[in-house]
Amino acid sequence: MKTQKLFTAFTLGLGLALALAWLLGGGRLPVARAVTINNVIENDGISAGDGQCTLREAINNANSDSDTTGGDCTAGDGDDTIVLRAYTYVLTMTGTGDESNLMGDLDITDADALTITGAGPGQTVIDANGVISDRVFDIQVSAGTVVISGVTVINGHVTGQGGGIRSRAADLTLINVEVISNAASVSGGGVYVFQGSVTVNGGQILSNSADSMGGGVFAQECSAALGGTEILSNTADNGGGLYVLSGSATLSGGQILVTPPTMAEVCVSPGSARPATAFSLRPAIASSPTTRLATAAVG
Ligand SMILES: [Ca+2]
Ligand SMILES: [Ca+2]
Ligand SMILES: [Ca+2]
Repeated sequence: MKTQKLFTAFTLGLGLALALAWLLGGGRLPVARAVTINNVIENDGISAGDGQCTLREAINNANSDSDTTGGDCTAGDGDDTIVLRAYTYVLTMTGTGDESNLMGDLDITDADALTITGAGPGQTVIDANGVISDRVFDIQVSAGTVVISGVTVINGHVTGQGGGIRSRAADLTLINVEVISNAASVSGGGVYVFQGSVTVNGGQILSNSADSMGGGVFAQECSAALGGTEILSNTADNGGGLYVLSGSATLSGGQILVTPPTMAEVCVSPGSARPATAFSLRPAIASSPTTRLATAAVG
């Protein structure tokens, strides 16, 4: 009987504590926060209250978990998804070095998960057009998880790193994405990843260039996983297809080929990198301080 009384008292106490927490929390039960932003028009720009939701405005709402657009776009809230139609979204807000998504590339700072999904590569195209002298996507240190799927990322051009996409300390996933004809003056012509992680499933990384390292993909101090991805005709002084610097990469399916064929397709730099064992390349690359592979089919 004594045990039962104690149990009853404990249960009542717990119930009162939960009720108090509920009241202190404004009377709202916690719910998973997730929003989908649709009806994104193809034009670039920021103009609150004009009745049009641009991709840049949609990202601002996702980043801020609020409405910055006077109702043009659905307000962001937690894990946001931006759905893009079969348009060519041309970036036209000129200006470089901005990290607040006001101009130039599209800055993603969303600390939650942000998914940007299109109708398919070649259908939904996000085009830096060479005009803005900047990349397409710039995923900032503050960002959490970013998933980009079913789009083409094209014509980014940057003085620095990451011609098409730059990601720093975030977890980036590309699913069925084409990264085409982007250029960086340093490293990561198509995709540049520093810390965090990058996962690439399917898609193509095609005809990108970097003056120094990683024409297609450059990955530093991070884990990279590429599955079924075609990395073709990218150019760089070192690692035309892929350059891994002090990190690890796993490759499965797909292929890496460069033009001209004399260029090293995959470079793995020394440091904490795990050159040979991290790859499933055919033929297997040798373990050496700097590994260069002339021709590789990844299987
Ligand atoms: Ca607007
Ligand atoms: Ca958000
Ligand atoms: Ca930027």
